[in-house]
Amino acid sequence: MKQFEGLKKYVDIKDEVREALERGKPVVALESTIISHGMPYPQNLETAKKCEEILRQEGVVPATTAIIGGRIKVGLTEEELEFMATSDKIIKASRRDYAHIVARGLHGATTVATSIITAGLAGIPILVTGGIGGVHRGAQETMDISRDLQELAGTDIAVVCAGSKSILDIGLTLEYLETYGVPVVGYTTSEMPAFYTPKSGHKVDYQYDDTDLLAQMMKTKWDLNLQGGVLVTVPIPEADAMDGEVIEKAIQEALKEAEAQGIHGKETTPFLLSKVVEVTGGDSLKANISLVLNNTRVGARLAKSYAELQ
Ligand code: PSU
Ligand code: MN
Repeated sequence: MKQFEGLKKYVDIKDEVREALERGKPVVALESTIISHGMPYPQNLETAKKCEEILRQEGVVPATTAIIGGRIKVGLTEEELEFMATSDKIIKASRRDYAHIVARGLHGATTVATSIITAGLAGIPILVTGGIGGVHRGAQETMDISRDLQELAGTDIAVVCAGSKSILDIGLTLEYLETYGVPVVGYTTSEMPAFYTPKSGHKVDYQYDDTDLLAQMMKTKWDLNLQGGVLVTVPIPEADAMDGEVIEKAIQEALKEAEAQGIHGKETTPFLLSKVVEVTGGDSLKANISLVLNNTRVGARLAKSYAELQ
């Protein structure tokens, strides 16, 4: 909160979020690229609202992050959520876009990378998302590595996600995280989940089945000044998981289409996601919503466990 005092010029922290932070009550940050560029309307708005509802039911204050009219927002009103879900004037904001969007008074949806930055400004220790960005397939040539990884490596935060989408190279993503010292935890699993499916064939570093123990590990890491984040991966609920072969075929098709259309840079992830939804006839969207809500439940429990340690 101290750091925030100097940032008032740029940051609007919602009253309920500020109050909770001041009192040491649990707060969970939520990203907004998933709303503006990750899902179609109206499912994007419905899901965003449900995530906030789940947190509130657990006694946790939601703090969805975004940039609106150049103001950095920590916690959105219903109208602001709706704006993020419907406006076509919203820029997908990674770290390199952040200052420009703020300085020019523009609108930005925060990716995991900039949600981490924004949560960090307010001192929120937990961020919930669907899937984190990572090392893309073919990154050996394209050098397409999501900023999410560097931001996670440099900020004291736990990011709860359903693993990496299999549009990424999960093995290389894990190698990258190891180099940057980010522990990858499997919540109730020893295997890294692959977003649409609960398994990827890659082991996580450590399995935790208990959010109290996990919160202790986080606290220990930060007490020891081992700066940087913890990646908490949660498998998609079995009932909504997709067939591994079906999703792999859809991804292959999406990757081919992306190449044919010359899609690159920041457009890649949104393009692949919407293409996969198209190819799977909407099944992947259903899976996406299910895993986001599930991650939110785990994030809520983790936030409560962590708040108890303070
Ligand atoms: N995965 C999803 N939905 C999303 C994203 C990832 O299933 O909306 C978004 C997240 O905001 C993530 C970003 O931080 O994509 C990564 O984009 P890039 O690969 O361009 O870094
Ligand atoms: Mn990229």
